Amino acid sequence: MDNSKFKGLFSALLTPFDKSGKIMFDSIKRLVDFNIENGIDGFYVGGSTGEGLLLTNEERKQVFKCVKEAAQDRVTLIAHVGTISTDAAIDMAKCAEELGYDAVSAVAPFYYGFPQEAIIGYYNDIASSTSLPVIIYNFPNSNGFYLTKDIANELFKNEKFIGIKHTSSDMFALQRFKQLGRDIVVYNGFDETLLAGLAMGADGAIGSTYNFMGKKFKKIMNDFKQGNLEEAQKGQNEADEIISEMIKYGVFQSEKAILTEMGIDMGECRRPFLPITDECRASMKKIAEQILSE
Ligand code: MN9
Repeated sequence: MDNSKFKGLFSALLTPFDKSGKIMFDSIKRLVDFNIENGIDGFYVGGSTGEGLLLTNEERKQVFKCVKEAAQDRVTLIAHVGTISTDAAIDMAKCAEELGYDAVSAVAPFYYGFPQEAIIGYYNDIASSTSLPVIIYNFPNSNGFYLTKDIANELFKNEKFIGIKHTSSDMFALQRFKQLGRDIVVYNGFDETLLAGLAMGADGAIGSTYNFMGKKFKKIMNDFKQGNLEEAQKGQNEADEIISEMIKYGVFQSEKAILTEMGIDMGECRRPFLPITDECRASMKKIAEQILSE
């Protein structure tokens, strides 16, 4: 299979909510256009950044539909269908396939501490329910499941699995995944270490800050590819100054404040996330002004 359309920089798309917690579909469409104008290669929809686990399954499907309508066939679309229930994940995967998505992805099922065999079963069940390729979402700090090279080896015997979104700072693991064989697409998951991920062989990245720093990160990737390491480090340092400031106030709240300041109303995060504070807005206003002036 030709995996080239899955390589590159993907925005983990934010989901905007109004004050009463309703999804703001118009803002999603504007955010999709804005990202595409900035050179983003695709979207990862309904994942952690999209507060996918705070959406009902019906809402997640509505967001999939809205993004497809806005993006059409301009970029690659990956639907995050992961949740605790295999049946719910399959239902969302079927929806993504009907809508014309390019792939599905899923975080491992959580909460019950499922044994390894159950998790392998969950992924195989999702893969056999759809004709779409599947990308495993490895996010050990969040859901307690660590994709080891052995489990990955087992799963990747099935050609339907084409990639891993590796949201971990473990660059050794990222490099081991890349050596599994076939042309497995490995995505760097933490934007603040994109350059490290690229150096260890990542084919691309999926991240939340690309929603508003797409241009900057595209340049980092291009500088890296051209062997211009010093310039790539400079770009990563600039991005990390911004990410450090965002971490003080909450990453998603900060991103919504920045994009709202940049002209796309992103509203709030959904409960139980805390509302965006005035301090956060004041600090993110400066960052938005800086980005707009670049
Ligand atoms: O999807 C994002 N992961 C999470 C990727 O939010 C859990 C990252 O893009 C981070 O938000 C980002 C800031 O820490 O690296």
